[in-house]
Amino acid sequence: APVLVPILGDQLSPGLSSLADRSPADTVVLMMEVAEETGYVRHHQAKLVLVLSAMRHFAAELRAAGWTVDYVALDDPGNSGSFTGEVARAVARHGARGVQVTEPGEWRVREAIESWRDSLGVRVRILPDTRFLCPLPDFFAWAAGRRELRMEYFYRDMRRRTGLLMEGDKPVGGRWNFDVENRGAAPADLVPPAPPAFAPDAITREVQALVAARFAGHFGTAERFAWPVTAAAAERALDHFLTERLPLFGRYQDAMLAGQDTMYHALLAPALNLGLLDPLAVCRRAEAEWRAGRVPIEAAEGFIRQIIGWREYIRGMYWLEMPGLAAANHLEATRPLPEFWWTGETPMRCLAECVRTTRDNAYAHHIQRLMVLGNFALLAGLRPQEVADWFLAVYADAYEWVELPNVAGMALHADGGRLASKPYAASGAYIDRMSDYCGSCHYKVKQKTGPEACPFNALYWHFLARNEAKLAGNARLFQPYATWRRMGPDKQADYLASAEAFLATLKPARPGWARAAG
Ligand code: FAD
Ligand code: DLZ
Ligand code: SF4
Repeated sequence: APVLVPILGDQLSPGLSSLADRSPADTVVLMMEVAEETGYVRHHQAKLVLVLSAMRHFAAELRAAGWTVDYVALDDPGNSGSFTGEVARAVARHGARGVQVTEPGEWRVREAIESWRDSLGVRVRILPDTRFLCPLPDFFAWAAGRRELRMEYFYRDMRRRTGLLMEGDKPVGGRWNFDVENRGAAPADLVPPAPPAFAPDAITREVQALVAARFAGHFGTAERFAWPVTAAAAERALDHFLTERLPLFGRYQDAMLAGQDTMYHALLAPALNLGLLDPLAVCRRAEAEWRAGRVPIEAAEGFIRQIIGWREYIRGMYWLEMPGLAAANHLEATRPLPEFWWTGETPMRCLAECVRTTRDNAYAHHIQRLMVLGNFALLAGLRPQEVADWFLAVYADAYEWVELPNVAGMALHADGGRLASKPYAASGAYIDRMSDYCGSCHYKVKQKTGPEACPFNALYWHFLARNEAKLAGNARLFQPYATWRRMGPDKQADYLASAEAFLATLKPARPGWARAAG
């Protein structure tokens, strides 16, 4: 009797731990397109195309490598609609003597898999996901001994562990972090190189038709689709990034220009998160570019830090903080998500632009997510769970393990500062400095209050004022609170009234955009 190896939609790696000790002779690989996964949020149509097409391509590659793959398609008759239902059916169908699975990325799925131990009647083995560089027990041990869990210290450990950009036990260039060289504004006439577009093949076109027919009401479109869906294509995307965009990655990492949707970012998170690219191999390639003298140290270091630092740290924090993180709301924010987050219809140019690129590309780069969308959600006091549902639905790279700590922890301070030492709150001046959005905005960024003023300006003070009891003790907010107190009651009242007037104009999104109603 064979062993059944279920491979989930974001486990598309030939080196997956669940396959490592198996041989094709007595293994059946099970891949499942199920309504529970396509429907736990109303995913952007391009994200659905990406995941389902990448799954179908990966199944074909496994078969070509000699594996028996039982593939359950979304519209197969008898499809029960859930991982649990499909694994039970497959155990019976193949008379499997056991199930072996690599741990999933999400809490929700972990719970389901744990339940198989009781429900399936065969042995269930759950293996660690070795595609991550920091095993979870190591992360928990790192976290256990500390009062503050700061990414920077975790990152240094990861440099030592991987040997990336190290000379013996010292960081190359004598410093761990070259961020001060990074993060400049971009000249308005800068035209970053266009990323490669991957034309849909027959498999992708079939999935596009399926998604357009079955998920027509979801955000975005299935038609415009250019993401890599195989390891080989993802490798070409990586090559292109390393030669064309990595050299200026650091310098323009925080810059935003209207109409330039990708800037110098890697666009690799969708492929990394599906398993089409190996994070360590990607970092070794970036390091090699620096060693060959083709990119500056601040670019290579900055990029590698995002992957072995932020990405691994975020994943560790997810498993450390769940399940509480999903309900966390330290600042007691309760405002519903505004409708313009879905329609893009707002006179705020920065937000309209970020929603537009999100809808067009199922992508926005980090600073758009953090300092425009996230910052607005923080200042306006949007309910974290509604914001998290939105972020989980709209991005091609969104899985809860990476989305939730970024939204609830980094952007919204809903975790009370476990992940970031201070809220990333900023007024219009920050967005004006880092982008070209404000010049053509309906609002005036330099105006502080009143109907024509940039709403971020008054919202910033409204945020600080209404959260004073919780935030005033934060050493890193000492200056802003000192300024607020010096302002005097009239000016304070002006700011608060301006913010209130703006907030009263926000129309809540109708229910059912991010999650099926009911
Ligand atoms: P680049 O900017 O080129 O960075 C290179 C790589 O570093 C990325 O591909 C990614 O793998 C990694 N990385 C960088 N920052 C982070 C981070 N904060 N957390 C984890 N990995 C990081 N990333 C996701 O993969 N999925 C999400 O659902 C997601 N949601 C986010 C929500 C918010 C509110 C914020 C502030 C950030 C979120 N991020 C998420 C992190 C980051 O914005 C994206 O990884 C990045 O924009 C993806 O684009 P890129 O591949 O061009 O990344
Ligand atoms: C995101 C996603 C979607 C949309 N559909 C499927 C699917 O039909 N079958 C599948 O195996 N995986 C899918 N996924 C990815 C899973 O949601 C992901 O593997 C789990 O959430 C664990 O992270
Ligand atoms: Fe955004 Fe304010 Fe600038 Fe308009 S003026 S683009 S609302 S930051």
